[in-house]
Amino acid sequence: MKASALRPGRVIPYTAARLSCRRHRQLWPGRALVLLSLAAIALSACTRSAPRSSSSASPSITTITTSSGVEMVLLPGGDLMMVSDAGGDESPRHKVHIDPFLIDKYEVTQRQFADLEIPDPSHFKDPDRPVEQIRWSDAILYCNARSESEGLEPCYDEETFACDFQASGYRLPTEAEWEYAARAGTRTAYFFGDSSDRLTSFACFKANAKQRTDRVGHKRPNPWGLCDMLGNVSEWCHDVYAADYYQRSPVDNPRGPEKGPKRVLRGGSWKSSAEACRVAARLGKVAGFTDACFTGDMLGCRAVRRLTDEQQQKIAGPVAGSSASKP
Ligand SMILES: [Ca+2]
Repeated sequence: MKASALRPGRVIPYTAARLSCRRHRQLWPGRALVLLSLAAIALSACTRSAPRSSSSASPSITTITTSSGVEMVLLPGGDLMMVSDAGGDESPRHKVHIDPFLIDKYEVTQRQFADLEIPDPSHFKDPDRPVEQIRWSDAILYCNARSESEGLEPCYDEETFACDFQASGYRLPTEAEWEYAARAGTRTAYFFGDSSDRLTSFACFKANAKQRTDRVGHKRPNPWGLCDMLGNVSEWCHDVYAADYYQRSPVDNPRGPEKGPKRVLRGGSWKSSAEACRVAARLGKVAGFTDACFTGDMLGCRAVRRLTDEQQQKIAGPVAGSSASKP
């Protein structure tokens, strides 16, 4: 099926969606060869601005570098008071529990796509800028490719888009994991307070963006050492979007509704107002299972991974500033 045969906004049958994913795989013919060599690559875009394998802002937070050279922050998990009392799709404020996980320190960069020989759809070309103009389906294919490059089990079934949360590989963060990471133990509108006065130090957003994305890590990190959680590119989460989900979501590791045409985006982007960059701000956008263009130059992602048994055993205690508990 040609992309031109699809109207923007048209939902095509599931079979066509599967074909779309297969076509993506065919577009990466050199991937298998690259995967064999990537384990030896010890270079990433992120290492310029932060030391490798080091402790970050909090002594309880550990940063690791994966075998493909990507820095990730180990979050021990814990309890989180999620979203806000602002009404609409952010309410009610509620408590959730998050298991330990690893999350990318930076948004996925164009260099990371190039390392895996994935076609880079980004508008603002630069290896050190975040990849953008990606659909949710592109993001999960990237996660699977990255998993395979490190010999891990891919989380996503590329036929059904179902996620195996017990697999050892990479996936998108759940909405709750994303907010847990972004809040870094805080309960305010931004992780630095309720006023947006300091947002320009931490985020590339509408007021300071110069009409394009920033290189990742250009702004200050949040208290747990994570960069660009607010602004730059809005980040795809795993969850199906539903405005009323928090009326009925479970306490333990919520993973979103079972079905729905939209997936969650979090954090706001270089095009967003300060209000839209609040930690609690939610956005739902059509996932893009079709060849029609559902994306934009403000949509990107970062990946997460479950901990190995060895990493779980090494977690010594709660995260500073949070009500985290041991796994
Ligand atoms: Ca972001």
